[in-house]
Parts: sequence; C-alpha cells; structure tokens
Amino acid sequence: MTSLSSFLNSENVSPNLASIFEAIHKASVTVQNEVSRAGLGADIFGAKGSENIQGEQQQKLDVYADECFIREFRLCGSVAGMASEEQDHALQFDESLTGEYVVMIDPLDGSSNIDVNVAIGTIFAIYKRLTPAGENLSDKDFLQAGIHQVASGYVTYSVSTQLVFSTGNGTHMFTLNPEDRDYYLYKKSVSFPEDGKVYSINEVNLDDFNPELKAYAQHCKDKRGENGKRKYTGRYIGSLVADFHRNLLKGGIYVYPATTDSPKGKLRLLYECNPMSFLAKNAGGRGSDGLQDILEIKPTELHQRCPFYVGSPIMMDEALGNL
Ligand code: P6P
Repeated sequence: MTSLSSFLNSENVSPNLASIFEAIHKASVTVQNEVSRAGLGADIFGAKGSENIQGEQQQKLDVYADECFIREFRLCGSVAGMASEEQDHALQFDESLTGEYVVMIDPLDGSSNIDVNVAIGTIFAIYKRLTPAGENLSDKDFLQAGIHQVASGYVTYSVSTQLVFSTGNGTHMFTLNPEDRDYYLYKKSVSFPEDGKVYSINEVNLDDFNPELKAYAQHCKDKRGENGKRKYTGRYIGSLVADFHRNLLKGGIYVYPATTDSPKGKLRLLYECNPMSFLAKNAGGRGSDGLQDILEIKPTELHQRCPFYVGSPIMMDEALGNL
C-alpha cells in the first residue's frame, strides 16, 4: 500500500508543501479520534454556546477541530497564516512568518450532523502567500482567486476516514488505517463520471430557484430511461463533503443556489466552493456560481458566500440551462 508521505514524494511535492499535508494528517487523526468517541462520554455533542462570524451556533466539535488544525498549521513552519470559518479574522503565525503558504479551512463542515452520527468533513485550500516571506501578511494573501490554489482537499469522517486532495495533478483518495493511523492510497486520479443519476439539492428552497434550476429540478423528476424507469434520484445528506464525495465517485451534481434565506448563497467561496471546485476541475468536473467558473471569482471578503453548482460535466451543463 502507498502511504501519503511516499505518494507526495513520488509526485515531487515540495518538502514545505508536504509538511502542510503532514499537519493535515496529524490534525485529522486527532479530530477523527474525537469524532469516533461521540456518545462515549466524549462531550462533543451540542452547541458550544458561542457564535461564529456567520452568526451560526458553533458546535463543540467545530471549535475543537478548529483548534486542532490551528495548532498543527502553526507548528508546521510552512504556513504563515490561515483563515477559518470559525475565526472572525485571518490568523498570522508570527513564529512562521517565513512560511511560503497560507491556508483557508472549514474545520468541520456539516456540523449539524454531528449529533445524529452522519458523515462530516474538513475542507482546506492552500495558496502561496503574495507578501514577501518574513513580512506581515495582508488581505491580499487571503483574497486570491481559486485558480491560484496550490492544492485543496477534504477529509471525510464517515464509514472510514478518507483524505481527498489535489496538488493540480489529478484528484486522489486516501483511506486512514485505524491500526497505524496513516493514510494509504485508495484511488489515484479519480474522475467524475461524465454524467450521473444523482442530484443533491435541498428542494425546500424550490420556490427560490431561478427558472433554469426550476426547469432542471423538474427535468430530474420527469426524465425516464429507455427502460421507462426514472433516470435520476435525489440524495442530500446535509454535508457538502459527503454529497460531493459520492457524486465524485458515482456521478452527480450538488447545487446550493441563492435563496430567500441566503440571497448570496449559503456556502463560502474561500474555504468551501473554491477547494471543492479545484478538486472537481482536477477530476474532469467543474464548479460554478451559476454564471461563471467559481475559480475565476476575485474574492472581496474573507467569509463571502456564493451560489454553488459542482459535479459531473453533463449534469453541470444541464443544470446551468443547457437542457
Ligand atoms: P441546508 C453545512 O452547514 C453546509 O454548509 C453544507 O455542508 C450542506 O450541504 C449545507 O450547508 C446544508 O444546508 O440549508 O440545506 O441545511
């Protein structure tokens, strides 16, 4: 079996970038250990009693995961600073100001699923810093378009714990071995199936959908295969990472459009839409805000949101109006 470190070495990933993956490895093992003990007295259920900048109730595990990843990124030496869904402002690591990278992270996506034992995940994006090494970071280091990502990925804490990432040369999947706590290659260069049968949309928002998306949702309900059976089925887990992971392997599309409750969309550009779109692009799919390639958007705010479509190319074309 190919371990994460030997794979990174074989892909000629630089030692500094590899050290960030080592930090993600360590932090994700710590988080997984806590997640796996949910209900065994590990008091990780429920709300912490605090809110993040989004005004969302922080779950105890959100904060725990955030602290784990901050600690490992601070220690690894290659990360000069990071932005997190759980932190109002970007963090600068004064002890690593020579670090050549910055990281954006959603430490725990889908945290509403923690209490009901459903898959959750960590999403990350890695960029080269723009300010000179050794100098203080500035907004421009974090407000980079997604096309400038050096790497991105996610960890899904589910039936098994899997790490999925790309450094721009394919999208690869690793599984955590509970025996030695190391990640081993599961699938190299994964590709979205061109088309798929699964659409992941919360249809409670149907009345808010634009005409193209309404037509697409109806198309998915009406379409029948040659055998006269329905072509599509809906699967919506409430964890972007879990829906994306299934769609990547089996074909499918995930859509979270602008809605009345979330007029700019719910998902965050920097640490959800961009990293997932970078993975999709490296797996033959793509991400869009409904109008443009997500990776082309020039961010203006750390926690800005956008409508999000991501998945198999044919389904993306159809959902974006090319039925
Ligand atoms: P809703 C989790 O909070 C998340 O950001 C995604 O992981 C998930 O797909 C979506 O929001 C669920 O949102 O409004 O459908 O419950």
